[in-house]
Amino acid sequence: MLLTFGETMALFVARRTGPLRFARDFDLGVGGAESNVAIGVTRLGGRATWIGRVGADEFGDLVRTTLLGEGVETVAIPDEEAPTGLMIKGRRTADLIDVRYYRSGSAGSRIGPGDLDAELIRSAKVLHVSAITPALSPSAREAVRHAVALARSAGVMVSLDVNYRRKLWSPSQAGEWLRGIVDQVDVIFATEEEAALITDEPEKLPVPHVVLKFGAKGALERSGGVTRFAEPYRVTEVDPVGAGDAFAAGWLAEWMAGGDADRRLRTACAAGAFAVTSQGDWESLPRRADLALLEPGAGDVSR
Ligand code: KDG
Repeated sequence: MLLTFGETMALFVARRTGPLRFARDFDLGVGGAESNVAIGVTRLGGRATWIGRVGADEFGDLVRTTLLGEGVETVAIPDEEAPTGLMIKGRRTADLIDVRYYRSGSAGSRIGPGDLDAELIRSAKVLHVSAITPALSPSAREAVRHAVALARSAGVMVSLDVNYRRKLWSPSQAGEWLRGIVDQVDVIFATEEEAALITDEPEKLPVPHVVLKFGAKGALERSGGVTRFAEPYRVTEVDPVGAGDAFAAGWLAEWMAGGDADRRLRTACAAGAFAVTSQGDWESLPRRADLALLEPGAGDVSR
């Protein structure tokens, strides 16, 4: 089982392009980097548990029912004193996505070490955290530190996705936190820009599995001194948000299933490719049978 925790928000997606104040209709869903990973793993046949705080409100119920509906084992702790955070996504232009957060003081940001069931962490195969959580609040930062320490003492694999969010903290704040934790993780996912927050020499990161994402140019994994590259899958991009979470989910699902490095990277790239093909941060993530749809010769009509 993969265990993850963090903030999942109600997500409003504007239906028309232009300044958000002129949006008239929105699609309502949910989004959160860690729950996106949990959904991705579940779609690929793995077991995943997500822990988070939600408001005791309609949007908290939406987060809980959506994740349960996706088969994620969900511990959505209702917080009577703070609302579920909101994320609003629009397109300022056809090529520029505009994400706004209304999450300061939200229920999700109030997560703390006491919300995490130690036995659940010890029984996991992987603990997956993102560097969004430590940017949310001191208690959330403490929750990550506590969970990583517990996982390490129990021999649970620790996975970290850098997921740098400029609107939550500065590059130097993020870099300092990342440098303090990087030697406690077993696998790190980062873009080149994110890796540069930690070091000028990502190839020397003290992490057993370093996975670097190059977007539409593919990815690489360095494990045990061996570096492997994976070519990207060609798809038409509709919305890039969520691709990194999908990628991590693909890699981690294969790792849990015992897949070798080539398979991990292929599935990661395929899941990332699926993620960009529709609106929504996770809706288009693949099931196992979907993976073949991106292989050469699959054709362009499925019937
Ligand atoms: O990667 C997609 C996530 O960023 C999104 O679903 C919401 O967790 C989120 C965030 O903080 O940006």
